[in-house]
Amino acid sequence: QHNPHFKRGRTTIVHLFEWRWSDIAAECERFLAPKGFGGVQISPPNEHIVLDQPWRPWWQRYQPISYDLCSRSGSEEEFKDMIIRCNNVGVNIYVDAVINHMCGSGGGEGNHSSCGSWFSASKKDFPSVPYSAWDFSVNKCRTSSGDIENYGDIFQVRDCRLVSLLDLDLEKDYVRGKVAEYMNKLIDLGVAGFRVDACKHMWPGDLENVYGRLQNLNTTWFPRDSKPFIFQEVIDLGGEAISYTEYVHLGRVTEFKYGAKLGKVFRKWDEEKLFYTRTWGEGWSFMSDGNAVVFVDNHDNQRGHGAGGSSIITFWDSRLYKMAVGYMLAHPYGVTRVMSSYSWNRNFVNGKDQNDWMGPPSNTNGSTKSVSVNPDQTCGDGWVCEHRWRQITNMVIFRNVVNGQPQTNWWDNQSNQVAFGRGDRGFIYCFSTPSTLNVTLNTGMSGGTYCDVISGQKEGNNCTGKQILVSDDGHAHFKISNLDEDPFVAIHAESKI
Ligand code: AAO
Repeated sequence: QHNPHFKRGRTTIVHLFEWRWSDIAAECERFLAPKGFGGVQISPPNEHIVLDQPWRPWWQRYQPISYDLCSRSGSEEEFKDMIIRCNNVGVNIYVDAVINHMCGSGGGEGNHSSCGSWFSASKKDFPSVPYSAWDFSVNKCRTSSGDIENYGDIFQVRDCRLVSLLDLDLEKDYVRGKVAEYMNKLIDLGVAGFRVDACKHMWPGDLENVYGRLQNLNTTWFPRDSKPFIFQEVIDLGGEAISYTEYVHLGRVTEFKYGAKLGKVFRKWDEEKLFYTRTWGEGWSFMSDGNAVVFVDNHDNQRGHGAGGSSIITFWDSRLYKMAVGYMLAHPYGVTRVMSSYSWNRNFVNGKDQNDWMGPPSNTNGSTKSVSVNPDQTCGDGWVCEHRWRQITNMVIFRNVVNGQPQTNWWDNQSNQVAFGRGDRGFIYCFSTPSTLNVTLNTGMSGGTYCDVISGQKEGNNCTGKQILVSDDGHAHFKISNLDEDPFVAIHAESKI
């Protein structure tokens, strides 16, 4: 189902990667709701393996041990409390659902799991679900290793193990039932939908069956007969045997071309120029608007996992990142997702980060640190909180203000400067050329003085940033210097002073 069920005209999801439930609950109340965020993608809430080698990697959460709700992010009680508190302020929760597999085949045997459940990877025994050996698709896989060896073979990709993760047989009624039971429990608790992990590795028909078993959303917070929002992780940069088109009828799909291409544009690689984005969206052979979830980076490709490669822009390149995220949020295409990361000790050897496994900021006992908030509203203790960067937060608000308006008044200089409006509700001007520029443009907005929400924002009747004077015929003069903190400007109907 393609509708995110955002409340109160909100439009954007933030991925609070590896945050604790208690921190997310507080963030919904103190920041996300007042700033107009539509929802939060959370890390997988179910029981996962706990690994020593490497020490507590972030990716242990993509190795389920059971569907019990205790994880590195907190207990079931904390999880329930988060859902209630976020829903009460109109912020939806989307669960990262890992249903393709259980832990890695080399995961061992014992109680090294987040709720302490016993399991055996070698015997494929997970009594807390329970799953046992015949619930896995071992006999279907035709590769000698049992792992996916060739992405060109659609049978391998669906029936063999993704990086040795024990592959569930979703053709079985019992397995479908257990997965649906887990998802329905979450729906009962009040979640609004799911980011479904590794969909390329599941047959569309199996997913259709599982989704068909899902209940409607909890009517305490959602209208009657609302189906859960589904967005499916399918990596399709083109050129593989499996295409995103096999999944779009089931729900939205992650559009990985978006961040890969936008990265090239803002980095000016492959002779890309910003003005080529005049046809951004379907014109760049992305999936249709109504099917796409878009993002500049995600938790995988910000650290070299997954796909997109080196063109992906992340918080490490903060100036470029704010421009790329700003552009995404201004542009009408897709349901937008903003990344919120933690920082780690990167260590590149021959182009590969040796520390790409590092988990979230943690205490000496291994528990995840709480997110601390500095007086200037940024975060501390290693939490990056891109979603709290003024430029990004204010563009999330921009997207809400212009929601439903078409893209209008496009302008470019045939190179790396562009500007466009969203009807009479908002206007953005950005450039990535090493020069200063002065232009007068038609904004399509009503006359008056507006506060630029990138260099500052409207506070009461004051503007802490640049002021933009729009004449009665809608024209305004823009001047940005490459020495400015950010080479873009954005105004919207609610930033008028
Ligand atoms: C860990 C260890 C493994 C170990 C395993 C089991 O790292 O060495 O074998 O445990 O013990 C995450 C981590 C994994 C981790 C796993 C489990 O990323 O490192 O394994 O948790 O702890 C594929 C999938 C896609 C997946 C992505 C990472 O299709 O679904 O790999 N993403 C999700 C999650 C992710 C998670 C899992 C799935 C598993 O977001 O966090 O893994 O639950 C091609 C294919 C893609 C494929 C990539 C990477 O992409 O198209 O489908 O993604 O390769 O293998 C160009 C191409 C592009 C290509 C790309 C990379 O860009 O155009 O198509 O190159 O080659």
